[in-house]
Amino acid sequence: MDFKALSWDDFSREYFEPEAPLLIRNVGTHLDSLRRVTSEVVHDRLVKKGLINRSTYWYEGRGPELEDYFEIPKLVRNSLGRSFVRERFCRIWTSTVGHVTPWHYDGNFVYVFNLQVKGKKHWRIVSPETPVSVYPFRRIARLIDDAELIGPSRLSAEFELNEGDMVFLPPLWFHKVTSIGTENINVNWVATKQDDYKRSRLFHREIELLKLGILFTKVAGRRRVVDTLLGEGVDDYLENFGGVGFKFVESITSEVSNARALGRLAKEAMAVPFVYLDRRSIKTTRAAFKQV
Ligand SMILES: O=C(O)CCC(=O)C(=O)O
Ligand SMILES: [Fe+2]
Repeated sequence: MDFKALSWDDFSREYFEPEAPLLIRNVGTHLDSLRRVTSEVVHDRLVKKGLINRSTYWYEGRGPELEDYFEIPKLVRNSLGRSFVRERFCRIWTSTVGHVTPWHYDGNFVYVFNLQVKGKKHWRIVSPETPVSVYPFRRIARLIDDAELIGPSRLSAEFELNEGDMVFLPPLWFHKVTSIGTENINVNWVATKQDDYKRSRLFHREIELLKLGILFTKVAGRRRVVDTLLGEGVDDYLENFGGVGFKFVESITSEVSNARALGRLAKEAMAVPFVYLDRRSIKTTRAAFKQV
């Protein structure tokens, strides 16, 4: 796909709205600003200048403030313009060779534009329709054989992201990313689609979990429980959900009955003993996430 030939209308109709992933080779228009970025610049200069701060697995900052380093492509800008955008919507990942981000899907229904600034990464992605065993109340998949997930019978893909390439990852797609280059830097721009979500298997799981979050909040009045359980420890998970907050959570879960939410609770809870008896799988997952 030639980046310059890709109009917003085409992208929107064929990828953004239908939530189909797209690999765009050589987003060459802004390589100049990217060439200046090194791990040093990220770890040192950008942090010292107060432009980014360390988050869970990445650095995050306000997109416009970082434009001297990471110019936002027009296509990305157009997408953001039609989405709910959090204040710190720019994420920066640095890693060295061999680093693996294990199978997971991102929270907050975010879609991601992930641009390879330096180095090279190997991506595997799988659609939100694919039956994948996930840790209860989490977005992390249990140890799985990649070959089982990536195959002709699955809606999946495998590719390498070289310098200047960008992937559009729609909401709720599973991904596993392995760093190949000696020095790897990626920039993400993330946002949350406002409506018209594809009603995938994971979409249903997510809205049921969110409804459960609302119920917990109402009944127990303890946001902590919700943050720990559903937000994987992120403070005010529901309050800041999708960069909008409770209003969005309420509207997107409006079709979910209390009974359905409780059904989800039962489903997730019932999986707990099976999943947690599988110590080997947990150990591998923990170790993988520790090094992220
Ligand atoms: O680059 C990585 O290691 C992981 C990227 C990722 O998970 C994301 O962009 O959401
Ligand atoms: Fe991710």
